[in-house]
Amino acid sequence: MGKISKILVCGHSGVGKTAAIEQLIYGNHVAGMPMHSTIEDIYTAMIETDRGLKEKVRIFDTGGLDGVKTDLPRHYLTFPDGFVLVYDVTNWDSFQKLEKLKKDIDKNREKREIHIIAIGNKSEEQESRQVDFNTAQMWANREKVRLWEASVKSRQSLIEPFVWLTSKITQPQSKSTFLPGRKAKAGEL
Ligand SMILES: Nc1nc2c(ncn2[C@@H]2O[C@H](COP(=O)(O)OP(=O)(O)O)[C@@H](O)[C@H]2O)c(=O)[nH]1
Ligand SMILES: [Mg+2]
Repeated sequence: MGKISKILVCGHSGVGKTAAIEQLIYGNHVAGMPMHSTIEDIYTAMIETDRGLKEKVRIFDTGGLDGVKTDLPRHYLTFPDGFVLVYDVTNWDSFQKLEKLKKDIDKNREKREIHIIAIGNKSEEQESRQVDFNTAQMWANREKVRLWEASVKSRQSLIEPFVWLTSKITQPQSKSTFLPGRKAKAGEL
């Protein structure tokens, strides 16, 4: 196990960020439960990556962005190794918000290696859907962001994106970068 991976979860308020994290870690969230609005909470989880290693992950839950508060505070953009951009498939505005978030993350990434995924939550709410999957997927392809639709009603649908992201963050760097150059032997022609 290497260092602790830091993952920031962000998006419009009410999209289900806290519900999704709690369902992922504890499996105890019932969709529709009344929730307090989040200021900031930090969760620690062990996530088994697709290489079969258990990695310690710190998940930062943020206060939702809404009409008044539209930007993430700058310090949130500079420390995470990975970002989870969450929208609600039944709320077009929440999807629109990802565009700006992604731009802000890119602006602040400098040369750090970071990984970004997007989750369209509440995907079981088919009748009230406002964001179709193809529209979201086109945006995700353009931005090179890996996209999943999920629902807190299915814990498995949340596990998959978080395992993928943790696996990416903890993936060993390509070894060849660190190989010493071949030493020229003295006297060799
Ligand atoms: N139907 C449905 N409701 C959800 C889902 N995820 C979250 N919710 C509900 O949406 C409401 C807001 O969730 P919350 O986690 O507080 O949103 P946050 O502001 O993004 O943290 C709560 O009543 C949740 O139970 C989902 O996948 N499906
Ligand atoms: Mg919350």
